[in-house]
Amino acid sequence: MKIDRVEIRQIHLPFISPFQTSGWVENGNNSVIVKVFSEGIAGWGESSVGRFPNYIEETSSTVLSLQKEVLVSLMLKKDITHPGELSDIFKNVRGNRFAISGLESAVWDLWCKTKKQNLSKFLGGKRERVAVGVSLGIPENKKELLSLCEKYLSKGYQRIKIKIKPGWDVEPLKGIRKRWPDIMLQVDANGAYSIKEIKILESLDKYNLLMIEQPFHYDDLLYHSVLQKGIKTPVCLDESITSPDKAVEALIMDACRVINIKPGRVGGIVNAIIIHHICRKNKIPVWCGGMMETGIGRAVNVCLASLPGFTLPGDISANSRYFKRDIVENPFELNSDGTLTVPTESGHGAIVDEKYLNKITINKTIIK
Ligand code: OSB
Ligand code: MG
Repeated sequence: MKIDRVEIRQIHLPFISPFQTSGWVENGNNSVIVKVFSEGIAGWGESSVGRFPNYIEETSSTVLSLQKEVLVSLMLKKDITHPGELSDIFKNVRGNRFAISGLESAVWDLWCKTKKQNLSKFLGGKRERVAVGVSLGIPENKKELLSLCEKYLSKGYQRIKIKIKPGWDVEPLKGIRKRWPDIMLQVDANGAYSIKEIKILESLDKYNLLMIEQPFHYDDLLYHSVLQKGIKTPVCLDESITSPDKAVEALIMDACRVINIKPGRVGGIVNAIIIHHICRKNKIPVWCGGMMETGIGRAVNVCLASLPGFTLPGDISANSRYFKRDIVENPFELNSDGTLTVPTESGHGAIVDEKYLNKITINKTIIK
């Protein structure tokens, strides 16, 4: 297969409500969406980064410029017999994993379509439905948080994750546990705590949490391992796991007992699967994280989460939890058992509504 044309665009798709984390607020999805062509067939991918480097270093503009100036010319017109070969094509590119991942997933989509194969099936997915939860940003107050929990639990989401930061941790958890002592509940700090605040994190052990996600700095393993050794609750790493090697290091150091896998953060689907395999072999549960993706990235996530090691509910909510109207014609809906149905179409399954996509496009470049 030869890629003969690539379309790259930046979009802005507003969220239904702003998403507040420990460190920033996001008003919409600012992804870079790519469409790759080979002999008239097209594949779609998404690099779901923000406009500001608040989650990791990459932003929509770094993704855009790297894809345009470097990555596309490396892969254009090359004979690609399998998407796994992209890791060799991009072997001299340091970092920029979200930029690589958007292109890689588009090539996977295209390649599966040319083979009339479904992505989940091809990757070894074993589930028809994947368990999902919801990730709640930091609200104005506790009352609002409880009503959000109520809303999403009544829709059937299997677990709640709340964003925490110093000063917004113990109180909201007390409030939730008083009302719902037994729900699956976890927290995510996006690196908001310093090692001096380890006592607060240790005190969260009594709230029967599924996990504490990324309490320390986005690049840290050492402090996470200090924390993990002193508490029962599993520490989960998100930002710190940027590659299969990082996952191995984290497991050796006992820096976490759960891993959040996002294909973008680790440079694509192949690395995501390698990390899944490493964790499965070591009996470390994984789950699929989210970046508030459009229907394109979401379809990839659902396919990935159908692999057997994804034993915990993902941050993959129905498209309607984020957007009034998504850029796909087949948004995921929440099943009554708190799952999303894994696509069975060729490729990752997202059917792009190009008319609406064009409406929310900020700029577009075609490279051939
Ligand atoms: O840390 O998991 C995170 C959203 C954007 C960036 C980072 C994170 C998140 C979320 C929401 O927690 C996940 C989702 O619902 O897509
Ligand atoms: Mg996280």
